[in-house]
Amino acid sequence: MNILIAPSVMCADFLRLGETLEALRAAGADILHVDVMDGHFVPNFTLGTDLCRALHAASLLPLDLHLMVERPEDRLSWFPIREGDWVSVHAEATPHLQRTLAAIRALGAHPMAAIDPATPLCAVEEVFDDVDGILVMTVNPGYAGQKLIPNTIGKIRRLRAMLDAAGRTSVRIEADGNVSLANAPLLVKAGASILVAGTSSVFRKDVTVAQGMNDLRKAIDAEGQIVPD
Ligand code: S6P
Ligand code: MG
Repeated sequence: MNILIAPSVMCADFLRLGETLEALRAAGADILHVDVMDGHFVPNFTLGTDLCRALHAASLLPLDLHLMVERPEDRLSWFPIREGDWVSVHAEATPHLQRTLAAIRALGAHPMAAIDPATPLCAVEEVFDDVDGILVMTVNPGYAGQKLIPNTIGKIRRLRAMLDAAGRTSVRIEADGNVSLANAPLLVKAGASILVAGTSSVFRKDVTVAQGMNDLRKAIDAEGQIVPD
């Protein structure tokens, strides 16, 4: 499976957002990861509906909307979700996960279920048929710049095996949190095929985003084209 790189917009320099996003697109970014935090589900506020509208209007890349909000089913209509976008909702945030995923599918977007590091894989097992992807948090959600929780690599490996055993080989696993140049090959080898690129890779202080993209691609390619067996 090809690896999609999803630069995390919350890690960009907001005062130079337009040129940064254009540089990311030119450097081969596949989708734009937009973290939405409501101050309840996670202890932080971030990006919202107006920014999503502006990103769509600029038509740069499909969005990878990561909704870290309580009751996402009540908020979906607030967002300008488009065909081809990826939308993830947390299993911990709704009693109606399947219904919410079906609503995302009905909008023509790719539904994804997201889980925190402490959430067991059985929380998403019953919705394998309803998703195009599962987002595995490799840090606790709420902030950029944290350290990967090592257990999450094995968790991704176990999830890949479960999906494949269920015949859901095309379902992608997204790794989100501290996807560094060192961690990226391990995550890909474990079965991740969407990598959220934040301060650990593409938005490093010492390099341009183009260089960061290049470094990340090289780190993955060093692992070879990963074909899950
Ligand atoms: C965290 C959020 C993530 C971060 C990303 C930052 O709650 O969901 O998407 O933006 O993890 O990347 P890094 O490399 O700083 O951890
Ligand atoms: Mg995220």
